[in-house]
Amino acid sequence: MKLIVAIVHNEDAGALVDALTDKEYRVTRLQSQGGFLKQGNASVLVGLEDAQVDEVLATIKETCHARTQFINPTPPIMEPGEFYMPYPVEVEFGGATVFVLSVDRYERL
Ligand code: 2BA
Repeated sequence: MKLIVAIVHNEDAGALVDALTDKEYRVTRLQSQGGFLKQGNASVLVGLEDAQVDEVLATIKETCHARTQFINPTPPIMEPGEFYMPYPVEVEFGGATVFVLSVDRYERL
């Protein structure tokens, strides 16, 4: 048994959850936040059999797309008289960051 944790863009999470539930997977969507961009994203948990991992990875690939976003970097500490011109930096997010974990035990009580 495995647990897939997929960190995806909020805009892709709905389509991913729908595609997985259509295929009768059991899915949990958690609201999460990236440490770097400090923006909301979604963590999708799927408990599944080993033989199903490839199908779920393929579904994640189909529904989650890479995006570029612009962030404003934190300005450096300035000395008097120094000048800093802030400009946005382009950062790529995803399609998805996926962890596949082995599960020792799974119970539905
Ligand atoms: P964030 O931490 O907000 O990162 C968003 C994007 O910013 C990353 O996209 C990456 O392109 C860039 N980035 C992150 N940390 C960076 C750094 N130290 N220097 C330069 N660029 C950096 P993704 O790699 O696609 O990650 C998307 C989200 O997936 C992340 O959001 C985070 O929530 C999660 N994630 C990615 N790798 C992870 C890991 N190893 N462990 C836990 N969560 C992870």
